[in-house]
Formats: sequence, C-alpha cells, structure tokens
Amino acid sequence: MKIAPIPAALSLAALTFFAAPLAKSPGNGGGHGISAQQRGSDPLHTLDLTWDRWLDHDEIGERMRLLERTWPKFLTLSSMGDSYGGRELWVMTINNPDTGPELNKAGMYIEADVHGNEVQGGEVCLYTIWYLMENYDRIPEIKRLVDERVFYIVPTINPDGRDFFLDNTGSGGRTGHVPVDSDGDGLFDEDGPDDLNGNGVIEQIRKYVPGEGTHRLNPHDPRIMEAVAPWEKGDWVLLGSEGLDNDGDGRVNEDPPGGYDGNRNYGADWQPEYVQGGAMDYPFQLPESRATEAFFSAHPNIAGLQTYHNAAGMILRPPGSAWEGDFPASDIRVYDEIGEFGERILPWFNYHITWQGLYTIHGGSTDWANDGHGAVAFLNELWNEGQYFQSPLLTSQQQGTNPPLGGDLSRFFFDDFLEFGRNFVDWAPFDHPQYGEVEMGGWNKFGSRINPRFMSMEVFHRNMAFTLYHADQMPLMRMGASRVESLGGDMYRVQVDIVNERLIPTITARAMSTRAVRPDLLLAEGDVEIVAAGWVQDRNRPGKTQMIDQKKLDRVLVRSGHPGRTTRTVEYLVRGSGNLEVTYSTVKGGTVSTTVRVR
Ligand SMILES: [Ca+2]
Ligand SMILES: [Ca+2]
Ligand SMILES: [Ca+2]
Ligand SMILES: [Ca+2]
Ligand SMILES: [Zn+2]
Repeated sequence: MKIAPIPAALSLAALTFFAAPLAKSPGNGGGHGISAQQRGSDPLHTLDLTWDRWLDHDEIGERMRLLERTWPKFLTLSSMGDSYGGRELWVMTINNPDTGPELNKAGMYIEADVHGNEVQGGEVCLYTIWYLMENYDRIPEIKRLVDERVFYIVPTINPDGRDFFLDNTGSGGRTGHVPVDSDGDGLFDEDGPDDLNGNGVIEQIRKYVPGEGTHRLNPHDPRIMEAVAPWEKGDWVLLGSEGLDNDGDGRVNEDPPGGYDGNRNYGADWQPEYVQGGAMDYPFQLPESRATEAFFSAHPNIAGLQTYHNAAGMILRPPGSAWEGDFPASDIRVYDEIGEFGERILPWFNYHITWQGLYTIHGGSTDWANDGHGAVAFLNELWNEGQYFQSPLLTSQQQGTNPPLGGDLSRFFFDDFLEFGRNFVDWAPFDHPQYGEVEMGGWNKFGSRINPRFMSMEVFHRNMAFTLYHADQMPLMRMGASRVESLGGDMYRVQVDIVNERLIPTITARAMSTRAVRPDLLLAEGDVEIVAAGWVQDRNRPGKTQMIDQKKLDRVLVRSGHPGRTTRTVEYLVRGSGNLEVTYSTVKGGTVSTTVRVR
C-alpha cells in the first residue's frame, strides 16, 4: 500500500488536534478537553513514584537526583560526607528561597538508617520530600510549612549497613562497616555468617537428637520450635545461625563485619566499651557521626531532629540514661505535648523516655542533638508487630490459654495468608561440614522489624505527619504591635510586642544550661537615645516593668530565650524623636524587626 506524504503543516495541525484532549493543564474547561479534574479523580502527580520496594544506596541517590531535577527551586541535593565505605551521606535541603535564606528559618533534620537493617526509615524520608513537593501547590498547610521552615533530610546515615543488608543475606546490616575485632583475637571481621546452601538467607540450624534435646516442635505447626521445661527432654537442639568456624578458633560466626553501634558514638553521655557496648574508642570516631556533627555545627538553625528506627512502635525522647536525670519541667512539657500528639496519630505507638521505654543508650544521637545543639529530638521506632494483627477476631484468638492462634502461630498465619509465605524458609535437611545431618530454615531478613511492603504507605504517611507536626512546633518569631507614649519634654515610652507563635522556645532550658545555643539578641538602633529598657510583666494591666540590667541597652542578651506560644513586651524609655528599629535575633526561630516612629 502506498501512502501519500502529508505536508508538514498539516501533520503538525493533526498532531495538535489529537494532543489537545489529553493535555492535563488544570482548569482546562474547553468543551472537548477532558482533564483529570473534570473526571472527578485526583489530579495527576508531577512525579509518579511507587513505595513498595526497598531501595539500596544507589537507588536512593537516583531518586534524590530525580526529586531535585523535578523541583529545582526548592530542593538542593548535597552530601554531608562519605561513609567508611565511601558512600555519600546524601542530604536533601528543602527551602523556598522566596521566603528567606535557610539559616534564618528553623531547621528540621530528619534521618534514618543509623542501624542499616532498619531500612523503612529511608523510604519515609524520601516519601516526605516527595509529599511536601507534590502537595505544595495543592494543600495550603503544606505550603505554609515549606514556606516557614527548612528541612534537611538524610535517608540513610549508614549506607554501608543498608547496602550490606539489602544486597546480601541481611545478617549483620545493623552495624556500620569499620572493621572491629569483636572477639578480641587480634583478627578483624574474620568470621561472619556463611550462606552454606546458597539460597540468599542466613537460616537457623536445628538438629534431631531424640530424647536429648532442649526443644520440641509445636504440635500444631512443626515449623515452630519451642523450648521444653528444664526438667524435660526434647528431641531437637538449636545450633545457631548458618555458618562455619572460618578461622578455626572453635567458635562459629563470632566476628562478623563491623560490630558496633553507630547510635552509641555521639558526643553526649558517651561511655567507653566496658560501660556501653558498641560505643567505639572515642566519640565521633565514626565518619558518619562526625559528618553529622559537622553538619549540625554548620546549621545552628536546626531546632528539631527525628531519627527513624524500626522495632517496637515507640516515640522515644532523651535522656538515654537514668543517671542524667530528667530535663527541666518546661522542656518536659514540650516533649510531652509532641509525644502525646504522636500517640494519637500513630496506632500501636507509645511515647516513652528512652531509658524507661526501651533501654539505656549512652552516646545516642537524640541526647547529642538535645544537649549539644539545643534541638528537640525524637526517635521513632517505625514498626510494632501489633500492626500485623488488627482483626478483632484474630486478636481474641491470640488470647487465653491454649488459643487457636496464640504465640507464634499468628505470625505464621499472617505470613502464610497475607504475604503468601514470602518471608519464611521452610526447614530442609542439610549436611553441615561441622554439625553433620541437620535441618536449616527460618525467617528471612524481611520476616521481622520491617513492615510488609503493602503496609508501607500508611506507616510512611503517619510517621511523616508526626514529624511535620514536630517541625511545625519549632520556634517562629514575629514582631507584634508597637505603642508610643509621650511623657512630656522630649521623653517617650516605646513598647514593642515580640511573639513566638509556636510551642518550642528559642532556647530550651536544657540548652541554656549547657550553653549550646547563643543567647537571643534584642537590638535597638535609631535616632533616639535609649535611657532605660525593661520587660513589661503584663501588657494588659498596669504594673511593674522589669528593668534590664545590662550596660548596652541597644544590644541586650536574652539568655533564657523566648518561651513557646508567648508574647513578651519590651519597653524602652527614650529621649528625642525619630525612628527606632527594634530587632529580635534568635538562632533557631529566625530574626525579625520592626521600625517604630517615635514622636
Ligand atoms: Ca576477631
Ligand atoms: Ca542459607
Ligand atoms: Ca571462628
Ligand atoms: Ca575469631
Ligand atoms: Zn535502631
């Protein structure tokens, strides 16, 4: 068949004609243009991403670059430094340049994955960047948050551990990968687990020893191993996780890669190894914790920290250890209000002080952020196994004596019928070079701690909402009304209201005591002479003004900062007329000014 060539002009017109109905410009009210909005469905996303895969470090980098390319005005991708293994510590800065420079806005720092196996926090971080950008023009509250604040988002602070977890069997992904001699034999990382049957999973080993064992098989489900009472004998023993004695020292898997805890290496209540296991030899020894410290020092505007972990369903606040004592009452009120808000929007989560709710942590990042940088810091444990079991019938069948789905049975029920058995490797015979005839099997790396992929959106969104609420409570300064009163002669009384609209003070009580944050500065500049200055006790009724007893009244240090949700009124007694510019400068809540005409 022969087709006549179409003149160029005509083909372009034809193309335009057919393309027009597909155009997705909003408000396209033309008769034949069917826009997504007119169909009544959601508007199309600018960037369509899926959230049901766990991304490794390279993929996170690709996604961060894609986000930055899509929203270049707001997003700046940079690296805080390199991990021990040479992977970038990506940080995405979200700032609207039209509403001011980054250091003049309270900063919310959000990170994940200090324990590399706790992968879902990385995706919460990516989801947060995407959600804020995607909805900036759609949801006024999101626009306000982005316009008022700056966000620093670090999807993985331990990329070596994350990649080791995702690209390998998963065993040993918690730690970073600086070599450590875990068993003190002078060799480093010489004996980790081995995937002997090559199925990609480090399994458990069990051996059949009739009448001589410590365990028996659950009568309802032989996949489940149960310990027998001390006075009983079972038919099975458990021989630990899959591996060999690689260095011939008589122990199996005793010195895997790394072997420390990145969240014990921060310079706040740091303790040596014999007090705090996993702490390393000195604070900030690890390149990752050192990079975080350098980043915070360069960004004193950071007023909030969230670090995502993954097991327990908890909202944790510092202090990490009891011997530090609790914080001053005004700081506790701030933590309690945010933490209890979190309990309401995060089902299965409880709000705790770290050492009470979880365990003692010396040298953790929330203590360091709170004590060393004056940032209100929370640690969310993103997954609670209770989230598996939300059916009232199943929940009731887990209770009582000899329940039909008690103990581990319900966990298997969930995996069998909701995950289609994806996460359990059935026991199978194996001829082990050291243990002889055994069976190997057990949960794979996604079998616990990490939410099922199909539940990701809810976990990500709810935790993001909690962290955004926290961000919204960071200090935000504003100048209020001003009043001038002539006192006769050339004397005037000038009052200016200074407002912190949000819950968190510009300087926490703890940060004032550690002197972690520069005092607020109350500056006055202009044509008039300041004779005296003071704080008005109560601007709604006559009363005393608390005189400011500092020599330089044009540059007053406010060491206690500005409390949350409070308006304070400064009063100047001035001689002469003209302009008086009053500026209130804070490190964490921005700098604001107003000019008063004195006459
Ligand atoms: Ca060793
Ligand atoms: Ca295996
Ligand atoms: Ca060994
Ligand atoms: Ca050894
Ligand atoms: Zn953790």
